[in-house]
Amino acid sequence: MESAETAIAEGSKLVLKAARVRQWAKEAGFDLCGFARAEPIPPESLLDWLSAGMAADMGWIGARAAQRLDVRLLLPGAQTVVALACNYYLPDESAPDSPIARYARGRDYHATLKDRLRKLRRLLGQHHPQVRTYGSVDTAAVMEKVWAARAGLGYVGRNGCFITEEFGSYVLLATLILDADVDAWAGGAAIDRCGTCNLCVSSCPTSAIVADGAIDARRCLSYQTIENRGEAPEDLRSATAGMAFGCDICQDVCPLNLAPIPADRGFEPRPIAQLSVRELAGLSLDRYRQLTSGTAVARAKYDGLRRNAIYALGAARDESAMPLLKELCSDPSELVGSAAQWAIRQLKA
Ligand code: B12
Ligand code: SF4
Ligand code: SF4
Repeated sequence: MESAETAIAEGSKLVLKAARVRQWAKEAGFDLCGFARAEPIPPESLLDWLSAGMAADMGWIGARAAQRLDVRLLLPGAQTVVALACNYYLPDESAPDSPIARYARGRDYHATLKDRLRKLRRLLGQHHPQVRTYGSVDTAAVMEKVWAARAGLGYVGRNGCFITEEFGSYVLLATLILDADVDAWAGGAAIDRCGTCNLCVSSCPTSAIVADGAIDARRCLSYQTIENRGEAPEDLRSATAGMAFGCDICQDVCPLNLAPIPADRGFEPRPIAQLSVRELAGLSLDRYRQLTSGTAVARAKYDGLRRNAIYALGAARDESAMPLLKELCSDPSELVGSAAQWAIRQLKA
């Protein structure tokens, strides 16, 4: 039921009250919510990155560059982008020494944020059924960090991650595009607090941060352990000790992440996050399926996750892993077998 408490009518135009939409977003489970006008994004940052080859083999990014740069191609008549963020940080004790990156330790965040988006849409639809929306969580052709910046939730840090005042960079992003206006817009990105700090750049083990906020995916261990389906370049494998899925180094060293706030239970680690690198390398297919179902880790697939864990054993020169590595040399997966041979060479070196 449309109500004057939630919108103002300007002639035939509907203008939603930003405060009410923010309240619905909180009710739906989002920690942060901001508003930006749905104007085209200046193309340089995306197109320069693509033409420099920094997307590696993620051809799907360039394939929908036009939509990424103009949300009106996703939702005709789009007026507003509601930028949303969920804190996902949980203390280290919840998954001690986990080789899985923080964002992927619990239930798949795509599902969690999509559930929350669905609830927000329902609340909005109850009051304003005529408003059309388009929701995104990660996989849609939407530049989520740019919208979060435009909507005033924070800024893109030197480490390429979106940093908020409240939760640092341990936030996951979503957007809801609307074909209606709101009555209050953010003035743009928050003030850049990186200053002269360079810790992320100097701590990145593979020099993947090539300019302020720009990540060369080809060198980024997050790309190598999640997106790359083949073998990783040898010089990068050696940097993966203790890492089996994703990389958090440039966030864990960041001084703006020093006072994290624990997230809600939707992000609690699942049993997959309790396994060591060695246990992950030796997983059976059945156990893999059981442990990764419904988590973001499933994106690496069975052989990819084992490949990563084997590289990590080689990188750590873990002598006690030799019997397992010898066994894995004859694995039916060529990717796994060749990773095991490489790891054995590291142990013998
Ligand atoms: C491709 C991708 C990757 C790639 C490339 C990383 C990258 N930084 O681009 C890889 C596989 C390496 C990756 C890794 C990770 N990712 Co990722 N990834 C994406 C994805 C799908 C697209 C990002 C993209 O468009 N990149 C292209 C570049 C050119 O654009 P950009 O990243 O926005 O950066 C430029 C602009 O922001 C511009 N800019 C900066 N400020 C402003 C302000 C304005 C107003 C404008 C116009 C422009 C602008 O400058 C930047 C540099 O040119 C997004 C989801 C999405 N749909 O947006 C998730 C996303 C960025 N990833 C996410 C996560 C969690 C990660 C990891 C932390 C996972 C992990 N632990 O391993 C790492 C972090 C690595 C890092 N240091 O960035 C989160 C980030 C949350 C956050 N707080 O930042 C996102 C938003 C997914 C989500 N829905 O939450 N990722
Ligand atoms: S995620 Fe890891 S490899 Fe990628 S830029 Fe950050 S520290 Fe470097
Ligand atoms: S480590 Fe320093 S330079 Fe890097 S993102 Fe954090 S504050 Fe910015």
